[in-house]
Amino acid sequence: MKEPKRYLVTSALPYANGPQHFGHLAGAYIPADIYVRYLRMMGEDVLFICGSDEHGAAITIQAKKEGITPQTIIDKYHPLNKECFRKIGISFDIYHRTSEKLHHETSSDYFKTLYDKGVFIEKESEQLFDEKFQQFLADRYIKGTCPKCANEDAYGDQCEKCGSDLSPTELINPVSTLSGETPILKTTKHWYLPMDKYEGVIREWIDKAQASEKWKKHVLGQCLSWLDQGLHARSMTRDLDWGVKVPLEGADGKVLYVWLDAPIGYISATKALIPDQWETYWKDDETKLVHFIGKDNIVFHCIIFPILLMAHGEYVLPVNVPANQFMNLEGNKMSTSRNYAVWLYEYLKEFPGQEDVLRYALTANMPENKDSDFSWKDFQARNNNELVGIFGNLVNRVIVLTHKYFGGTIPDIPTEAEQAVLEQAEEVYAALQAFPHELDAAIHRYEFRNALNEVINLARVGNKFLTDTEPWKLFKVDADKTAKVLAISLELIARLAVYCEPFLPFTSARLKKMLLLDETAVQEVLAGSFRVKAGYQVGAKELLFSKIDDAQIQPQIDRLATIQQVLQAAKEDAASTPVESTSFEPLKPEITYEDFSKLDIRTGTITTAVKMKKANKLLQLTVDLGFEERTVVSGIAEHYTPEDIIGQQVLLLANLAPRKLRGVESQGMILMASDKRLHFVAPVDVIDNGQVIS
Ligand code: B3M
Ligand code: ZN
Repeated sequence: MKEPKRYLVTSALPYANGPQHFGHLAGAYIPADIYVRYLRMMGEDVLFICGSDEHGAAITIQAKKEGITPQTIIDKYHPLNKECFRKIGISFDIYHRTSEKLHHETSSDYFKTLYDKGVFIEKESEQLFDEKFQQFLADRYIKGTCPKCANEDAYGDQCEKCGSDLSPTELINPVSTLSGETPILKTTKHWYLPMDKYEGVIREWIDKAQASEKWKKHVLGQCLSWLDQGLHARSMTRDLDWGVKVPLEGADGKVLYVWLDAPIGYISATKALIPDQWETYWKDDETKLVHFIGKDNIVFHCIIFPILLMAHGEYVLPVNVPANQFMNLEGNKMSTSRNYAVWLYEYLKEFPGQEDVLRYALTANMPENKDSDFSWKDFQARNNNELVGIFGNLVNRVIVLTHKYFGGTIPDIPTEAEQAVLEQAEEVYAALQAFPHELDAAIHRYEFRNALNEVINLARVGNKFLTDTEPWKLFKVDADKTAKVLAISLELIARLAVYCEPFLPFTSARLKKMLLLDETAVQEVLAGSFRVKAGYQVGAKELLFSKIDDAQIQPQIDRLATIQQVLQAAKEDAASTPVESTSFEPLKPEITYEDFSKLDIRTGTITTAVKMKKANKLLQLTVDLGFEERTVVSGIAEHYTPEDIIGQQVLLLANLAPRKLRGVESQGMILMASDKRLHFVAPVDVIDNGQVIS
């Protein structure tokens, strides 16, 4: 699209059934906040929308488990999450909730409009029904054995083990999660969205979107793999009593499917924020709509919601959906249900005043294109080495020296002194010149790690300038030149103060205060015209960052290790119940190192995956080796679904002679380990692609 007139930015609406953890923050909130703060700073017209998702089985089942009402649950977590987001500096323009009357009206009207347009297919079918609870069972209300991978804990909408999209009646041995009993079949009526009809237009839209702004590979890959498998009609209503009532006659006891009502929550939140202008943001083509989400929400934001928007006809579609992958914790998967996570509300309590440190560590490790890992040691090192050691150290030295030598005010600097510094300052000037452009490009590519790197690199340049010029020695021999060195350094720090705001808003505010930068000065910095001249004054020194010692993080590490031990013990217990003895393959004949060294094994990431027609076992994959992409046909379709493996890092035997399988040339072989099923093997830490295994 051409230059947008306004931006509409959303972050996934968290279910109000629990607190937020680091993974959520790094996935959908910090990146959106950086993007929005940057756009605002550049004077763009932007709205940042979020709120609580308060419907759906996630809430009702949680309520049943705790023996309280859904209302009690959402009234507890909505304010908690809202407050935590505020404290960590997520600058939503509104944090709405889907239990609000306005949202019920908006989503109900939306449904009715589609109904009146004849979008839905009304269908009666037999569904599972819990006689004891007198309730139909959909989604998480039903468990059973997955027909695809035999996992005994599959849900009515999805098997978490193999990633398959399921419907309740497909489950083998279905059991109600409410009563634990086997359900009966009973006829019920629902309204289906015939997604298959929209396959072509969705493909076209996704294709076209790439022309203005390329989507992330893993996002595009997941969309294409859904489309390649064919879209199916999906019911947009449920037999439940918690949610937005279906606004039709004869629909008593039915509510809207949560994935219909939740994204409409973005619209109702905008309405609540600006009742008279919301339509400009949602219905004018010059709006750039961007959804920030985690990878588990891709299909809903890239296929289902866009279909609903298209079916309505008046709304703009997202220009990009820069979904993030997942963040692991100390090398293990974060899990809310297993309490293996670090909760934001706990961090805020235990690390007061260190909001920006968390923002920094999460951004530096953001899972932008592949899963990443948060560790407390890395958190500590980032703080101590980068925030304290580079950023804080630079600011501290310059402010202290300006006070020490010049009483906090830059004096007149004779032209000869200005000239004398020019050569040594060349690198600083070049960096100052390039920096805003590099930063801007990275932000607009949603590369927030790189963007943050630009900021810290600018501080590095500042430190190097001090090391080269040594003002602490220079002052004794040439006070004028020292003044110029400090003036240049202050100009650099002013840039940092302004441009670090999207990442480190609390630090930015403190630093601006220290440098006495008012709004006019900030605008000058942004325009590139800010200069530190004679008479420029700095304020009192304030500490920006402080060291984090082992004693502060050790309890955190210990807590997580203990949870892992308990989980591990439970797993071993389960495994030690003998099912059948493992058999071992006999060892192969000995080889030499030369034999081994002929194998070129490389790290790569699966970027697309599709089922191959008429071949049950085969998936066609694209593997990104960093320096090139390979097409690989792999016999793993019975163990993994395409959506499940996009973004997975793998090892590829890269110099295996190509071979045609079902008409497709396979350019390499993915290494797998197998026991009863196949498993990927990959480096323990995610590393760059294209690296040699030796
Ligand atoms: N509440 C799912 C989630 O929290 C869902 C997002 C809704 S965005 C419209 O992962
Ligand atoms: Zn399965």
